[in-house]
Amino acid sequence: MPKDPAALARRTLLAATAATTGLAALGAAQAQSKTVLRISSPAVPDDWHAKMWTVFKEYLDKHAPGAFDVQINLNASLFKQGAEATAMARGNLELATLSAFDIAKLVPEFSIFTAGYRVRDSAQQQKIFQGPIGQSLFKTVSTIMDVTPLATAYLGTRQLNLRELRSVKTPADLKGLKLRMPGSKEWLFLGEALGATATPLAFGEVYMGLKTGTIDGQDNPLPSVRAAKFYEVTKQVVLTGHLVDALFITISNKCLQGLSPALRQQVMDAAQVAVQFNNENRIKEEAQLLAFFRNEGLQISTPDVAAFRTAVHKAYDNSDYAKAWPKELIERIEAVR
Ligand code: KDO
Repeated sequence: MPKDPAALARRTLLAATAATTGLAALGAAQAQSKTVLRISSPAVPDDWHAKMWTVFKEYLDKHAPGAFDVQINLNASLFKQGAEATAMARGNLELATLSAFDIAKLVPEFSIFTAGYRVRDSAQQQKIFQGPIGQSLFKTVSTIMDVTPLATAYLGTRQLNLRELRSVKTPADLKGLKLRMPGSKEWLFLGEALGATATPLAFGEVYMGLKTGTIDGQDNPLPSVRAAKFYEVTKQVVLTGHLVDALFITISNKCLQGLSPALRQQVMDAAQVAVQFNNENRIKEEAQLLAFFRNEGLQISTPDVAAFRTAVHKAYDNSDYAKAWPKELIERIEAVR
């Protein structure tokens, strides 16, 4: 034992450093042995499909402790909206929520689910994707895109949300209205089919666009209008109900195939539990939100939905999209009750 206090201090410091380094090495080894699951979503933290990722993470932490390092990146902070599928196929991202619009770019028949007034409600949507139609479509997605959809989240029924009051009965009443849509031709087609002038903008820029007037309106399900606070910068909701929208929890095949069968099952179960959380809360909230918006001073108006349906069906039926829809698939989808 050195008598010199300085030598003693040096020794103590060396021992402490060694211990810290050892701990750090142990931590790094543990972190290394965990499978990192990077998630990217444009959702705002207060929306149900953002919160569902915490449910996903908690499920895995509980049922597969120490196996995964789940990293949730919201507000498009990791990848910009629409870039997730490519990032996953390239191995730069493990999980995301893809829309039918993201998938339709590479799997043409998936554009059935981007078309307005095709799916009736959330119950039909869930049955379609949980049954044989979904299974077969998801297999095609996996083969073509190298990513696998695991579960279907109900994003909600899309409605119009306008900056200024406007009498909207039919698509003709939207003529010249700059309607923000997400930035892809599949989305813009839907906006034009509704009769508006579709204007592409990322979700994260919509609030400012509405506030400053670079756009006249946007379309989203009511829970997202609430969570992203669009009601603060708009005056009207028009209940067109033009798209029963879905988001698919999707995993890169590279990640999925790298998991043991047991861990793969845990991830699939976690995805199911997460969408269940989203779907229950979103459906419940969707039914209550009109009262909330009225209270916030918004006018809620009901258009001639049949006129919108007819116009939107006509636009799609006359488009190249419909050419990729197998007749038998459309009939099977319509028969799902
Ligand atoms: C939107 O940009 O309007 C949209 O609703 C499109 C969806 O596919 C999805 O990307 C969603 O935004 C985001 O998750 C934000 O809620």
